[in-house]
Parts: sequence; C-alpha cells; structure tokens
Amino acid sequence: MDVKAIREQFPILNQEVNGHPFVYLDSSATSQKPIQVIEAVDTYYRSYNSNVHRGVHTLGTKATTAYEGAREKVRRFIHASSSAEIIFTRGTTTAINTVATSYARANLKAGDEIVITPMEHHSNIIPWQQAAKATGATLKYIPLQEDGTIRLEDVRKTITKQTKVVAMTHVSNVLGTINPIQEVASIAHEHGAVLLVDGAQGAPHMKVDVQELNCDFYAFSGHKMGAPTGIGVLYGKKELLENMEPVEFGGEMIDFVNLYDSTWKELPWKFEGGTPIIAGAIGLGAAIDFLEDIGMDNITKREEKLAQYAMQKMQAMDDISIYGPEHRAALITFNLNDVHPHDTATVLDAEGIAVRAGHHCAQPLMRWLNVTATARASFYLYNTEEDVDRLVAGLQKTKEYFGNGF
Ligand code: 7TS
Repeated sequence: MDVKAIREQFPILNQEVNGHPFVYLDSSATSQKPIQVIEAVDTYYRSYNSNVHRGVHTLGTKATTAYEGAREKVRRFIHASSSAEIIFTRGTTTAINTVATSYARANLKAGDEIVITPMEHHSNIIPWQQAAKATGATLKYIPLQEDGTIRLEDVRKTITKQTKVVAMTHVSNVLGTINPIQEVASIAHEHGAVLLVDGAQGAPHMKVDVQELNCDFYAFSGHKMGAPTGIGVLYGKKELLENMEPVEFGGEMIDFVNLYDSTWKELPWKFEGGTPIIAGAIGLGAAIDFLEDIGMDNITKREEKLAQYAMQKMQAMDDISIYGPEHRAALITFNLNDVHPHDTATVLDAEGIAVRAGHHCAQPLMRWLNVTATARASFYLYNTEEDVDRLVAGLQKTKEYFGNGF
C-alpha cells in the first residue's frame, strides 16, 4: 500500500494548522474524504441533479441509476445476498433506531430480554433502553473483562431463552476491542434471538461479510469511511425486513394511498420515506470504489501495523494510561496521568494534531474505566508512522507543559 499516493487523494491533509503540518488522528469521529468522493458529489450537483424514482426525464433516470448503483456497491461491499437488504439511512444511529423501533417494539413483550455490552456507543444503548421501557423487556449486559474484551462463556451465560435481541458493536470506538461477532451470532441464534451489529467502527476498516458473520442486522455510517455525512446503511436479512413496519411514512415509500389506509412499496424502499439522500449515496458508492481499489485486507493490515507501532511508542512513555486490549483496531484511548484530556487535546491542537477528548459517547464505559473522560488518537488508511511520532512528541510537550505531578 503506497500511503504517500493515498494521502495525495485527500486534499485536506495537505495544509498547516496552527503553523504545523496537519496531523489528523480523529478518524473514528469522522474520516477525511478522498477527491474521488468530493468529485462524485460535485458531478452529481453540477451535471445531473434530479430527484430519483420519479418521472422519465433523462437526468432523473441518470440520478436513479447512480443512486441504485450505489446500493448495489454497498451490497457487494458487505456481501449481502440481495440489494433489497440494503436500506439507506442517515447513519448508524438512524439504522439502529429503525430496528429498535420497528423490530423490537413489534417482537418484544414483558419478560423478554435485550442483551448488549457496556462498551457500546450511546447509539447502541439508548434505543434499547427506550425499546425496553416501551415493551416491558429487560436490558441485560454481558460483563467486560479487565482488558475490555468479552468472553464467550459470559455471552453464553447472559443470553437465555428469554433473549430476543442481542446488540453489539463490531469494534469499540473507545477500547478498540474487536468482538467475536460470528460466535455471538451462533449463540444468539441457538436461543432464538436476533443479532444486530453496530458496524460504525468495523465496516470502514475491515472486510465485512454479513453472510459469513451471520448477523441479522448490520448498521454503519458512510462518513467514517470516506463518504459524506448524512448517509449510512442498515443491512437486514430479507425475511426479517419483510415482516417489519416502516418507521417513517410519506412520499417514496408507498404503493397505494387511500383516504384511510395505505400500502407500502417493496424492500428496500418501504424504509426510505421522503426524498432520499441521493448525493450522499452517490458519494458512498465512490468511497466504496476507492476503498475496494486499495483492498480492505490491505487497509486492515496497514492499520494493524500502525496500531502496533503507536502502541509500542505510547506504552514506552511514562505516566500514561492506555485503555483496552493489546490486540485492537487502529485507535488508542489514553490519559496522561494528572492532565485533563481536554488540556492534552488543546496542546496537541496547537501542534497541528487533531485528537478527540471527552466521553466518546460512551458514558457507561467511562464509568467502567473509572474516568470521566479520555483522549483518543484514531487512525485510518492515510495515517503514517510520522503522524505517530508527531503525536508522541506532542504528548511529551504536553507533559512538560503541565510539568507538575510528573
Ligand atoms: N456506534 C459506534 C461504535 C460509533 O463509534 C459511532 C460514532 C456511532 C455508533 C454513531 O455513528 P453516527 O454516524 O450515527 O453518529 N462514533 C463517534 C466517535 O467515536 N467519535 O465521534 C463519533
């Protein structure tokens, strides 16, 4: 993988921030966008902007072909068996809410259980809290090991015959833990439960084969994989989606509308009420082409190497706490002891280095870690060893700046 050539595709990286060459280490929040994606969106607006699935005019047909073509690219990207199983959403959050509203509320009753983990992003906790409140179901948690992983024996103990839904992140946005989705899917299915996977931090970084994982739902966001904000995907097994009610009603999603009742279009359109996210979907299609040209396995290997390099360098520092397991995705959540993470992020920003500080939308996990906030450096295919060296130098500077206590 030629990282230099890849970096040239990301114009935003080629700038100075606060007088220093820019280092972007916040891709878990949102990734930067390659020129191919920017141009695909630009071309749509400049030359064939039209609504989709309507009339017969030439530009409208071209827009429809591009929009539906993007759906087919997503299908191929996650190895779904049919494009009817690919629903465009606003992002991971909307995708999870769709399942928690439509599937869960129709299928759960008092006494049933929803099983999740304490490492979930708020987007994969709150929709289930709300579904539990609405249905009388109980929300249960698979315990975490000290290193921030889960054990399959605990998964087996937590999931019971009462469990109807298991929802779990593919990759933790804080710990970098990669969960054993295929095994969890088997355990869920043995008990008659469905498994929803939050793929927000999975799909951008590794090959996803939803048939091999055998998950029932897989949710992810385009903006974390080079595409624009405002576009995401809900994958669902056809037989489940077919039996689910839409959550948004209006134009686009209907078949016949009578005065007092209506019928829905077939999959996937019954879940896409209103004018869809046309430019976003076209941008996502371009992002998938870009990632597939490089190869998802190459991206994963490269990120593993970079994560190892960063871990070695950061573990060698004094007065640093690093959270999460040794084997991890390409992100490192940490605290410099005695320095507030917002201070760390501010000093790094003055050095032109962007990291995230805060609770990372995972307050229950912060409580489990016994911290209120952390700093996080997260990597993507355009990051280099030099970026890691700049981060480490910036952290040394932070320690000098906040000298006391070291
Ligand atoms: N699930 C996980 C695991 C995430 O990391 C995120 C976003 C979401 C769900 C929500 O995605 P959205 O596109 O619907 O907002 N994570 C982060 C993050 O780690 N920092 O900023 C956003």
